[in-house]
Amino acid sequence: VEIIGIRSVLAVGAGIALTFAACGSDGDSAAPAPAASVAAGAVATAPATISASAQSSDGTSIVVDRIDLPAPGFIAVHGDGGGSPGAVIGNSALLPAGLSLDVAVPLSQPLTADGLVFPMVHIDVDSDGLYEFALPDETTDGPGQTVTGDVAVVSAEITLRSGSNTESEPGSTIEIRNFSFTGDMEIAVGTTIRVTNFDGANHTWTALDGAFDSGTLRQNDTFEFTFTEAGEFPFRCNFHPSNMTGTIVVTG
Ligand SMILES: [Cu+2]
Repeated sequence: VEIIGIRSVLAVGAGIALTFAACGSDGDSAAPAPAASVAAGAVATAPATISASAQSSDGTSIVVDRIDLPAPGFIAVHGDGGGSPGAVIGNSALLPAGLSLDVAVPLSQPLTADGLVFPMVHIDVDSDGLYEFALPDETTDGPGQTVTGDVAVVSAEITLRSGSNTESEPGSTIEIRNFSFTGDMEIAVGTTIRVTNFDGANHTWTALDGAFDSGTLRQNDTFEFTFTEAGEFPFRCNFHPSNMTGTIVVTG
């Protein structure tokens, strides 16, 4: 674990250097190619493209609109290191070669304020299916490059959705997946429940007695409600009331 931590730090430094080299090459045709190209063996690290739009988020994930890979790889999301890629704050699952659209990338370090993130192409150079950072003289994984040899990285402006508070005390969570809630639960008065819709379809989390109502939850939307009274709270999805139901029992 310690070794991985050190490697991550070194790789972040390398990422920044590569970005600077790429920028410098704009006005200097003699600039050396990014160092990452030495990591390219049988597995191509170019040409790769990636794009991500300005978007709203609850802070726990972002969406990359489009990524086109020359070989299987990942999206590494870097935080804002003063206008350039900083530390890695999350990565996608392994993506296939070719085009992937609307890829949700979970953030292991959730965002707590509006700001920039830097999704970067990360090629699985050693083809082991694992997301890894490498020392400069090793071949494991490495950044993807564009057709012109620049590191394939973009910036995206993230706006935290109002109501999201990633610093709140962890309470209980309900996930909506495949047109169902993750189940009934029993909680104590004062517990905050956070509901997240992971489906592409819209849903709601609505108490039959009107105690709470999320309104329409689009994909990756969240809604929080704090239970301040004991009781039994049957709920449903207003769009799918016949098969999306549940009950929360709140004990004093
Ligand atoms: Cu529904």
